Amino acid sequence: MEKKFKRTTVTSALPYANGPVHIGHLAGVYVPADIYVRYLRLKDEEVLFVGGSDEHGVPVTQRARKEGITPQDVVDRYHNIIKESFKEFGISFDVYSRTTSEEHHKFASDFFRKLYDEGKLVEQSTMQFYDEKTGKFLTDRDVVGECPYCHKQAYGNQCEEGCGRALEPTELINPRSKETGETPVLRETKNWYLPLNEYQQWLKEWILEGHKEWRPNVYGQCKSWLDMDLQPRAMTRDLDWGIPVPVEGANGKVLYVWFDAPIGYISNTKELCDNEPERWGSWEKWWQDEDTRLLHFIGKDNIVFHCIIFPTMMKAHGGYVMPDNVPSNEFLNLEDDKISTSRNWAVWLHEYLVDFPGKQDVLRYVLTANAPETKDNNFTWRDFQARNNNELVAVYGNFVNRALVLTHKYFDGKVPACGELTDYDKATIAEFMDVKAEVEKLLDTFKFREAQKEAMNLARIGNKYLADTEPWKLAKTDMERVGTILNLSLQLAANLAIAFEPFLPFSSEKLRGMLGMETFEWNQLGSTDLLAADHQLGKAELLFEKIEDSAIDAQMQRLEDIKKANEAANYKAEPVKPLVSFEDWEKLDIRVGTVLECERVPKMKKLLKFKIADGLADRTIVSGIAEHYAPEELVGKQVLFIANFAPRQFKNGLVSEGMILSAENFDGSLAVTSLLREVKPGSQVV
Ligand code: B3M
Ligand code: ZN
Repeated sequence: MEKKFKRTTVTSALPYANGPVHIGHLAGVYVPADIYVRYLRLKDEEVLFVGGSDEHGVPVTQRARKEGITPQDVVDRYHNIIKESFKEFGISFDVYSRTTSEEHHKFASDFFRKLYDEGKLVEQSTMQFYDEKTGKFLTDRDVVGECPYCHKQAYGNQCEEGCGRALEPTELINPRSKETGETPVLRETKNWYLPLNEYQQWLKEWILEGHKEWRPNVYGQCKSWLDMDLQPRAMTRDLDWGIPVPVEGANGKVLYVWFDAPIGYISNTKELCDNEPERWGSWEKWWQDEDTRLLHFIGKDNIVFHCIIFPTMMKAHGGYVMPDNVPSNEFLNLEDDKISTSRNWAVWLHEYLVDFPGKQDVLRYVLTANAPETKDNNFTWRDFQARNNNELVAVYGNFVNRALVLTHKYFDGKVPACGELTDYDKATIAEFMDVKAEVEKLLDTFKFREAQKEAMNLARIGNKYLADTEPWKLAKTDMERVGTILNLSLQLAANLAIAFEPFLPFSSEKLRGMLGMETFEWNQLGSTDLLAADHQLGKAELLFEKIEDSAIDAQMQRLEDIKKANEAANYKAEPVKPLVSFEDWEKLDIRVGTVLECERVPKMKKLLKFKIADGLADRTIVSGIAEHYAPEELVGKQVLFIANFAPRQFKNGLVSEGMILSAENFDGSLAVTSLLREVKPGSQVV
């Protein structure tokens, strides 16, 4: 039997404050969490939505090092940018705090200390790489060297560029400190470990027996972990950025970022409850009461931390409720390529807002429509445009607009009375009454994609209803019937405002304004008397607007430029060919020629035909550079060419009496060689 809970605590992964957030974050975690929370609020359920920035960990220190600033500078900057982006996209956190707060440091520290005092942690000494130049221990990713398997450059934890194997830093051939290039030495270090092995049996029962309803991707990952022998995992690290380990003799050590970050959910809750106790009550109510249902919204790379490590921490501590579900998404790709911060392959939220102001809901809609719920999914700008133009504008916006405009036209914007219903009206009502149960069933099981699709069906029903009943044709003859049709259409529009509130909150608010709706609750969904007869509507405005090709082309161009920049950054010159002797070199007769004429060759799209002044008799040279230069660009220019190249005949009979020298760029584009100073045509290159 499913347990009835009194309240729900919803957490969404705390993003690392080492960079801004992008569409992958939004699609994977924040939009689904927000939809769910808004849905519960609309149902008048007791719910708390916790967010915040994860400000410790190696990624932050790496960024700081790269930019020559302090880790605190890094997190101050990105915490604010991230927080602002979430606010702009309507992610309706009840609290959004940060893990560098004093409150959090104290909470996480106390949590650790309790485990330590009760002997729940095991102390273990290991040998770890140490950089004598900086006097610091090196994390796995701070060590680089040669992969022992494929001999490519690899990090201490993984051979990323080569064979992909997971590695130990001590396996690397010729290990070096990434920061200083020094050869590190091995030193003994003591850390505290969470003995996951002691909790394995409990985890198996709790998850594998007790939570078969979890999404297959989540359950599957847990199962593969739990089918292996779990090992104790270090909860402290030799680092100087983080929460100091609250134990004597632990100088230079901090709590492992994955120990402190999830505790951030709890300390952020405490911060909120301490600030507004009348509104929220005690933090314990949200974390320790058996009647509280805990949900973690996360991305797939966070599953083990939320399903195995954090629950074990809470279990070891005692008193906490376990997550009831962990709806985790797979990844979203961008234009068929993995989203990557380091390659700048992303759509950044703060940039989207500049390019598409006021269109937050469009992105929310598209990301939910393509949500990577069961498998990795792909975001493309063409799909974004199509969904906006063909669904939001043509279906939802169009229906609402017609209902409102017709009411303004025929009834001065007052809701007309509903007269007698035809069978067709009744069938339409029956159809849209079903939507409520359907959307609920889908939302209750975290199927946001399908749920949104179902909500959109309301608008499809509305459009079909107007198209079939054609009230504009009846206006001359039967105003009562027109009134009934519009009454029903407006009720349907009001239903849309409710159904879409979790998904598209900005548009819902706008629509409620146009309809003059004061109250809206989930329970009213399916009702046909949301708007009373004679109720005055507001002004009809467009809910969505068409996105033109030019806006999409600009985004595609931006991605194209990024791709080019990445290729250029990764370019490695070809290895040098075998040596040639001076005599061999002398055999080539390279000369300067002045381009007298240049033209395209009919039917040969790669070829340009040149007439070159070479100081003797002019000659004809054919060169495959038509895709890289327009003929007129080259006329009058001096180029280098091989003058004693054996003549070559092309398919169409043209003969080339030499070869013009070009350089091939990293991307395959060609650049014709020229001189820095003008010389007489025919001069030799020596
Ligand atoms: N900051 C990892 C991530 O952004 C991490 C999540 C913490 S949740 C407690 O993928
Ligand atoms: Zn390798």
